[in-house]
Parts: sequence; C-alpha cells; structure tokens
Amino acid sequence: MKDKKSQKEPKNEKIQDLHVNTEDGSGEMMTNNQGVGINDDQNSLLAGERGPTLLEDFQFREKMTHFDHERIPERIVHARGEGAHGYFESYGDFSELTKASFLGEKGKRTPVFARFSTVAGFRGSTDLARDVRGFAVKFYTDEGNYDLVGNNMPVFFIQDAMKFPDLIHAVKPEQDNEIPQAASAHNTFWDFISLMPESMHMIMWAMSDRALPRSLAMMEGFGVHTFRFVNAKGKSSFVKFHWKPKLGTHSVTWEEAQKISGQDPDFHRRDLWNAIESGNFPEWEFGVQVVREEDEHKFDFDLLDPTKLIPEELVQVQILGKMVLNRNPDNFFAETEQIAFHPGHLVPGIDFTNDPLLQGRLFSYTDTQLSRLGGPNFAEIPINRPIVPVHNNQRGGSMRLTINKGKGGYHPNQGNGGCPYQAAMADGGFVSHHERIEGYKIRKRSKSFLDHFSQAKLFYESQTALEQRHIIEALRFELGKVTDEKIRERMVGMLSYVNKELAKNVAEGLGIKEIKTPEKPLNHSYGADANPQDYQPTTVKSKIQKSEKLSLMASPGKGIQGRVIAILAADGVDSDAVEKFQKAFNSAGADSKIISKNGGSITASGGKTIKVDHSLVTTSSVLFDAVYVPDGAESVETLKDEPLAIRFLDESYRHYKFIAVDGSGRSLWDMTYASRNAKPKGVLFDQAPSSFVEAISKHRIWEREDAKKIPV
Ligand code: HDD
Repeated sequence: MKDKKSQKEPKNEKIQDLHVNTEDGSGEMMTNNQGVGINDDQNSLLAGERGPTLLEDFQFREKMTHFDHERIPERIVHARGEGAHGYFESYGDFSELTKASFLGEKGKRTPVFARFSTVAGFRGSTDLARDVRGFAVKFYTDEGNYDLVGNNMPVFFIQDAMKFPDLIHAVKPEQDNEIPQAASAHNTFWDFISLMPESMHMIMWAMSDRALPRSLAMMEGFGVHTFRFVNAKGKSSFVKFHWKPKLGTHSVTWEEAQKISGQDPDFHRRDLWNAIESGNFPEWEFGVQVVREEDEHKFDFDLLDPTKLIPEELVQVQILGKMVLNRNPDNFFAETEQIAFHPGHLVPGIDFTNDPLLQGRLFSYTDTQLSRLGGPNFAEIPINRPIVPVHNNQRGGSMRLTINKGKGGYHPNQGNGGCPYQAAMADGGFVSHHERIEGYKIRKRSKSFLDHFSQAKLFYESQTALEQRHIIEALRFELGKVTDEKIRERMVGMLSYVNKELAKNVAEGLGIKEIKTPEKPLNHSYGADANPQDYQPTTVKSKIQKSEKLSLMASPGKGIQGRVIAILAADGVDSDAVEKFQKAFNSAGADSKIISKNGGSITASGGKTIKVDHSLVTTSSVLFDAVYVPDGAESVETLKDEPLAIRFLDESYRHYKFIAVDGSGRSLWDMTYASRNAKPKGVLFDQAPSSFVEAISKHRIWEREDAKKIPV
C-alpha cells in the first residue's frame, strides 16, 4: 500500500531514506524481535490448561515488556502536535543574500517535515485551545539539516530565556490540582502576565483570533527572532522569517472553538490529515524581511528584542520559495513524536543574533531531547537523521545505532590519515559569522528593550472593529476565569497602557468600576544591581500608527480549498442538486459531507442511493464551514421533524456561516429562529452552486449583525 503511494509521489530523498526503516507486515509471517516465527500470539504458555503462566514464556515477556515501555515523556511545551512530509521549493537563486544551498537555485526542491502544535496542553489535549501554535520545519538539505522552529505569532511573551520556565509554569495547569488543561484562563497565568509588562504585545496576539485558527493551513508562521543571512563573501544581513498560507489567514470564533473541543478535539489534526489524503496539499510561501547590517539601529525598537516585529510597511516581505506538505507520516510515534527540532540546527548561510531569548533556546532544545528521547543519539532516529552522511568522532551512548569502523574516534589522528577531515579543508562547512563582540559580564536588560506598549498598541489599533471586539471578549473570558480580584484589577490597569478603550471595555465585562492604572515600577526584572526607576517601560512614538497586515482579514486568500460543507439531506432529496453542488465543491478543492437523521444511506429522488457521512447525532455545525439544504419535499419533511437539523442551521447562522437553501428547503429554513430576519445576510435562496462557492470564499459573513442574537 505504502509503496504504491510513494511510487506516485515525486522524488523525495527523505522518504527514500526512511524506507530502510519502514516495516510492512502485509503477507508476512509474525516473528518475535529476534526474527523467530510466532505460532500463537494470543495465548500465554501455561502449566496445564488451568495452571499459572510460566516464567519461561519469552514470547509473553517480550511482548509485555515492550508494551510496558511504549511511552516516552511528552514535550514539556508543544506536547500536542501533528506533522507531515513535503518539500520546499526555491523560487530563485538567492545567493546574494545567503549561501544556504537550498535557496541557491530556481526550482530546487528540499525535503521537509513540518510539525504544528499547541503550546500549553498535554499530548491528548484539544486542538482548539486558545493558544499560540508552534510552526516547526525541518529542512533535510544537501548541506545537512536546518530547523526553523517558529510560531504562528511573530513575537513572544518574554525577552529573556531565563524567564521561560516561569512563563511555562504559570500557563500550565496549577501545580496542586493540575487544573486547567490546555487553557491560559486561570490565576497563575494572569498573575505572571500582569507583572510582566513586556508580554503585553504578545498578549494582544494571543487574545486575538490568531489563537483560534480555522485550519493549520490557514495560519501564518514566523521565525520570531531576528536571524542572519550570510552570503559566500561573508556579508551578513538581518532577516525575519515568514510563512504565508496559500489559503489565507482564517479563524473560528471562540464559541465555535469551545464547541469543537467537545465535538472533535482532533479537529486540526484531522483537517491536516484529510487535506493531504485528498490531494489538497497545504501550501505556504516562505519570505524574509531583510535589513542591511548598517540599518540595524534605524528602527524605533531593538531588532534583538523578540517582543517586537518589523511592520511590513517598513520592510516588505520578499518571497523566496514555497513549502508544500504532500505526505502524511506512516507512523505517528516514529515520525511526529520522535522528531527533534532545535533552532541551533543551522546550515551555512544562516546564523543567529544576540537576541537573549534565542540564545537561551540554543541550550534548551538539545537538553530536553536527552530526557525526552533517552540519550545523546537521538539524531540517529530515522526522522531526525540528515539525508547526507554523518562522520565525526562522537561514540557510544545509549541506543547507539551507527557502527563506526576503525580503531580511532579522535582527532587529530595519524591512524586514519587524519580522517574524518575538517570541512574547512574542502572549503565547506559552517563558519560562525564574524561578529565583533566586546562587553562586561552583566545581568541587565538593555534599555533599548524597554518600550513594552507601543507595538501592543499598534497591533490592537491595526485590527478591524470586529477583531478588536474579539480581543475584548477574549480578555473578558480569560480574566473572568481569574478568581483573584487583585490580579484582574492589575491586568486591566496594565491594559490601560495599551489602549484606554480596550481597558474600559474589558473592565466593564469584569464589573470593575474604576480602572487603577498601576504606578511604576511595572518592571520587576531589571537586573540585580540596577536602579528600578531606570528600567521602567518607556513609550516610543511609533513611526506608523497602523499596520494593515496585522489584521487577519488582510490576507483572505482565494477560493474555498480546504473548506468542508455540510449537506442536510434525507430520503427523497433531489439527487441532481446534490451532485451539482458536490461537483462544484470538489472542483474548487473543498469537501462536502452528507448529513442525515440516521447513518447508513438514503434513497434520493429517482431511486439513487447516497451514502450518509454523518448522522445528526454524531456531528455538529461547528465542524463545517457552510451548509446547504437541497430541494426535495420528502427529505425536507423528515428534517423538519428533527430539532437537530433546525439547530444546525441556527447555529451556522450564529457563527456567521454561509447557508444555501433550495426549493422546498425553504420550509425547513422557516422553522429556524434566524428566519425571523426577513432579509438574512449570507443566506442564499435558489442560487447556482457557483454563487455559493463564491460566497464561501469570503469565509464568513461577519456583517451579519443579528448573528449573536440566535439563542443556541
Ligand atoms: Fe520552544 C519546543 C517554538 C521559545 C524551549 N518551541 C518548541 C516547539 C516550537 C517552539 C514550535 C515544538 C517543536 C516540535 O514540534 O517538536 N519556542 C518556540 C518559539 C519560541 C520559543 C517560536 C520563541 C520565540 N522555547 C522557547 C524558549 C525556550 C524553549 C525561550 C527555553 C529556553 N521549546 C523549548 C523546549 C521544547 C520547545 C523545552 C519542548 C520540546 C522540544 O523543545 O523539543 O526545549
């Protein structure tokens, strides 16, 4: 099966590399781990029919021992995730910017594995938590592995890695009762945040709809830190990395997110899997904002500060290539769980900056793999090994797989003719950028990092009115779950530094009558021997007041690829209409599902049998992007008798979804609460499939003012 699948795929060196380790039992005899055939895998070896199990039963012991050790520690952060194989394709020769070979030639393809994740939840938690999403890509380049370990938000909560354990302890479930799971809406998180003014910019992002993507293929990715590109002449420039989704950026509402978490906690995982299986391959363009070295200090913020972004109005994103994910893993554990990313996995042509958050990450990632993957040989695990040969003098360690030949294991040596020789001898290999560094050892924050509110303000004020409303509602929800009044008040006070109206609106929802703008010192982490007053937040007048690209709505994408449309039908449905609409959806790269009162199949008008995908009991409107009610008097009469069908329509309406109703379907529509509106926006009566497809391409009909009034 797998081999057939891979034959159809274009050449991918990493998939070929993995073949050595793939196993397929079809048509094969069962063996134990020693390769000895197993006659009976169902019954233990007993001393007599009703007697005890014998210790000598090596088959039982081997099977059970392996099972007992199947689990490994989950990632301390980003435990919940899913991944896929694919390729990166360079749009040109960018050697002027970087000597990285995967960007050196038009059309050059490099195999990749991408893993997306939530941050706070455990491995089994819901995909739709309000959270940052991890966006990690391993490039298996012909110069070794390069990992771009980013997020779907371009900034971070803190400026120094030293605070990372505190941030994570604060957001994870509270330590006494391990509540709540996959949620930041609790005391400890907001206690920490309300004392951390530098987090305000990231808080705006995390409370925005960016934290609730409709699909992983509908979110942007960012490298967050400023990195360096270095070309063959050693010339370096600063870069910020971007991933831009072909499908545009779209989200679900918080109410949908909460319902999806109950209906299908694997919503994003399933969506990614299905998209790839159905050939609608998720795709992102890869771009960089490039800043010349000499322009480093031309901005009103510090490029080394990970709580700041470079507005695209100031530096455009230059598109360099694209990533296409076109193959699901064969085995979740072997690939998605065991993949080990590290921002320090670099290839020549890419280098770090002194961002103190990035510098700390460079220690953490290898360190965590030692306990997560059990020792220093995790780079030999098939999904982690590069597609180029590895030669060095590292030896031994738990679970060593490589058989290193020869007597040595040291350098320099005479015994092996000095081999493996250093890459410099062949004019290759990684050379750190020659950055001049000089300074005193200090534990202090640079004063250029102290403007904590200007970009938070810029973000908030660049959102559409609807998105601002969502941020207010998110903060009302999150802080509404905080039981400590002091934390709530302090947080609202902090918001007043971002935007007064925002703070006022949040305060109103929380029943806070008077906003107490906290007095300085707001910063509690200025450095050991520093005067606190010298390290308090500053406000810089931003060069721009609005950055359109910060709104999700600025990048709607085109078409309806990746969407799933519900078709409500029962016996007697008009089969021609169903077919016509299904065809229109399919050819636009969308999927549709037949939903009926019961499972099994229905008999359409004309006697045709149509398979039912879900009964109304096993699904819900929140799992779909739009809904269609075809004509067919008998079908509609059956659905009218089914309150779940009426709720399906009302709920879709409440969540701003486009609805198409044909012919007698109108009488089902008339039973909804939404039909009280004689001119409902985004409900298409008796329209051609193409009009419905065109409507769905707008994602949602946000202008539907009465949506929220629907009581479902
Ligand atoms: Fe991290 C995992 C992204 C800051 C320490 N991080 C991890 C993953 C992503 C990120 C996407 C999951 C990779 C995967 O799918 O396996 N992390 C980020 C970004 C950050 C960031 C974009 C800020 C810009 N991280 C950060 C800091 C530290 C860590 C400051 C510690 C100093 N991150 C880790 C880790 C993890 C991790 C503990 C857990 C599992 C792993 O590394 O492999 O080492």
